[in-house]
Amino acid sequence: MRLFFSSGSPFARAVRVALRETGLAPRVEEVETALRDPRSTLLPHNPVGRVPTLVLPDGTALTETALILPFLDTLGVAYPLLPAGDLRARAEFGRVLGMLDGMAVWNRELRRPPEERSPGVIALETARTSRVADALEAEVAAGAWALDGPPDAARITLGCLLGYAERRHRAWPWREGRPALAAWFDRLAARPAFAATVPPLSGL
Ligand SMILES: N[C@@H](CCC(=O)N[C@@H](CS)C(=O)NCC(=O)O)C(=O)O
Repeated sequence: MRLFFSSGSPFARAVRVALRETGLAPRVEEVETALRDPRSTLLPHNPVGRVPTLVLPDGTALTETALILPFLDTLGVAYPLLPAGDLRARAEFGRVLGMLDGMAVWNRELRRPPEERSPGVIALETARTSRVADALEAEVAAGAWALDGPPDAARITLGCLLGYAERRHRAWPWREGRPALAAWFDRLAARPAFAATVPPLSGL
């Protein structure tokens, strides 16, 4: 199997962290690829052109983080990323994915020339992302989102989201007023799977 990724993508990082945490990494070759480039090595496999894309031995190209992580659970992992029948785990995962989508839209706006940015979109996604972060702060402070075992899909993806905010979306001072979430993230980020996949700093 081959996983196409870019080093800055929080979605692709979630899959890379999951491979390391679950012991699947030796079975998957990671291929770094260019995005938004007609010569991208990914396009012959997946015309969508987005990462993560997991190419299976028969050539099937599986894309979308929400499909790839549950698929990993079918490969004989050390522990399940989304335990069967665990609705809470799915609810948490879905919420983090929605938050990450919002932050990605916000970040894309900030990458446009200033005159092309939409203040309305930025305001909407800033509010969405901050609202979910505030809910998470309250939950973590109340003792939820325990980190006593290896991280599941929601924890991995939240860790990658906050890691993205740290390194590639610094326009958002997410730690301010959220000490419990910040401490939670620092603990998760110290795990070897996170330390091995830290995204490069960007100008934002
Ligand atoms: N919904 C997708 C989002 C993946 C995504 O947006 N990936 C970005 C990188 S963070 C990408 O590949 N962008 C390239 C493009 O838009 O052409 C998922 O959950 O995997």
